[in-house]
Amino acid sequence: MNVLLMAYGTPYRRGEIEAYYTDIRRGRPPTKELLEELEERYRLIGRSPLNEITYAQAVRLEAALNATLPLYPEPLGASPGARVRGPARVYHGTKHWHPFIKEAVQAMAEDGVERAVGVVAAPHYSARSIAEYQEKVEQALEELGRPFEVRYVEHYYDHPGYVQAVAARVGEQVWRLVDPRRALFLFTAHSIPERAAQDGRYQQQVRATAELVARRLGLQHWDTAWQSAGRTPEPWIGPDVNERLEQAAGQGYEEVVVTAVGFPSDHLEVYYDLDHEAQATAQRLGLRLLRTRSLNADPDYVEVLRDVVSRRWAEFR
Ligand code: FEC
Repeated sequence: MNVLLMAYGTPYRRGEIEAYYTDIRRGRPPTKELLEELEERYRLIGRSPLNEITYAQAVRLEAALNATLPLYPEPLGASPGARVRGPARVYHGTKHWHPFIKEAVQAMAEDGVERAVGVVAAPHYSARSIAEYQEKVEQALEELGRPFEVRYVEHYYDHPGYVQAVAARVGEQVWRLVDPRRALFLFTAHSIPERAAQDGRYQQQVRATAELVARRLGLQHWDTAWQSAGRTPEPWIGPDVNERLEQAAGQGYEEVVVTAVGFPSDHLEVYYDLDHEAQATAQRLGLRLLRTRSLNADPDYVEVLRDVVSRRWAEFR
């Protein structure tokens, strides 16, 4: 079994931010102002742990797959060395930094991979996320003369294990609330430009995750909101989480639990947009804001990845 686990990617060092931002902007370098603003966001959070978390997810997913494969495809021969690798191989590639998706596809081709499952560390499908990851894989395969076939996991927003993993972490915040029945639970995901969201699929999927979690926990007041809209002039889907906090204060809420249901991992958009910016908004409004911890490379999230990948792999037969 071969898997390509994909995530957004982040610069390893400060000096890489400009090239990373240029890649996000499809080769157009950012203006000095935009670059300085992004550098300031990274400075405020220290650094984004996204690459390390993605690496840990890949390593643990490979271990989980090898530990649970029902049957080895063929008897294992004598191991050529002390290092153990099972028949399941997980490669990882990121959208905007090293190892780029293209580099991962190249490594897979060099290893003689014939078939693989592609999965993204993002549970909801959108034209600006999952679709773009798939395009990058297909483009890399095309450039190499189609050395292998990839089938994709398109979403897992309603996977019972995903819903349970998120609900368990929201539950931890419920214990910290003075009055859970009067608190507002906000479920956020990355905003995308309106013109990429016209079919409503992305919004419906995010809403569905929120509803499933809310139902499981019996939450009385909950809603969805959008975060991290890009610095571009076009309209992005809303309401933005900060606007929704303003509204919540006006509605008389005193406590809000924010859960970034669109992001399994911690990174800039969690540490800056929620822990810094939204927290500042909440404090200004006199709201108590609690942020649900992320899934990262925890066993329950790795188990969701293992399950969705195994099911997709089974469809090759
Ligand atoms: O920790 C880190 O350093 C990386 C955090 C990070 C994640 C992430 C996830 C998503 N994005 C999505 C859409 C867009 C669109 C644009 C865009 C721009 C940026 C910029 C930074 C950035 N994104 Fe991102 N995103 C992260 C970081 N993103 C930095 C550039 C500065 C800015 O605009 O804020 C607009 C550019 C364009 O037109 O392409 C659109 C979506 C996700 C969630 C799914 C996923 O993880 O892939 C959707 C993490």
